Amino acid sequence: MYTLLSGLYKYVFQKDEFCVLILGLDNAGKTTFLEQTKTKFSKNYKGMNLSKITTTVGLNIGTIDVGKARLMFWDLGGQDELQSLWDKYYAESHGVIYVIDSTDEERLSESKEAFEKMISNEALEGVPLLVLANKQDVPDCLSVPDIKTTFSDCAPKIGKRDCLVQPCTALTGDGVNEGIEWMVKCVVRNIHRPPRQKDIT
Ligand code: G3D
Repeated sequence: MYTLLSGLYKYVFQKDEFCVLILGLDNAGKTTFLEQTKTKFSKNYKGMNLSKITTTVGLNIGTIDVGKARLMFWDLGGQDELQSLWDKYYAESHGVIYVIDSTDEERLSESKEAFEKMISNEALEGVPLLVLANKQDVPDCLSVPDIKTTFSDCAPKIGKRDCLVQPCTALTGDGVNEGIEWMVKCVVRNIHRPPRQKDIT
């Protein structure tokens, strides 16, 4: 009876857990996106004042539950010296959210380089990629087609993994639900796929 009840309890309440990295250059809006996500998806979460958020130095973390999935976010700093730490987290991750500052045309090629290096790492093979074209509220910012054009030669490296470029305004929350729901769908679907090469020992 105990086994039956504990099995039922687990079936109803236990969540599948997924680690999702939030990457991108400094000032792209990673922390703002994470705070907005926690505010939207956690019932009792009292968010920070989004306009008071400053650039990430180190690591911010957050957890949300969406249906039977629990997403654990690691928002890693984007400064040059912190980018070298990103790959320490790749092996544990089930998804990557890459945030681009659509108002910063000058640093777009720098962002593309960091993106390309990240997707070239074989520990991320098959991991879904959500690319956020953030700060779409700013007039004359780069559009999704502009960003896709700049990043188009990354397509062979992206290969067959799931990839979505989502317009987003982390500050107001526009595009946040769509991005998170897409990510949940992908990581949940991946549970039922054969294991990634690195998982086979
Ligand atoms: P980071 O964690 O990637 O370093 P932050 O970036 O989340 O700290 O954001 C960096 C700056 O961009 C912040 O402004 C933040 O308010 C702003 N920002 C983030 N998302 C958006 C957005 O969707 N629209 C606009 N207009 N601004 C955004 P400050 O002025 O504090 O540096």
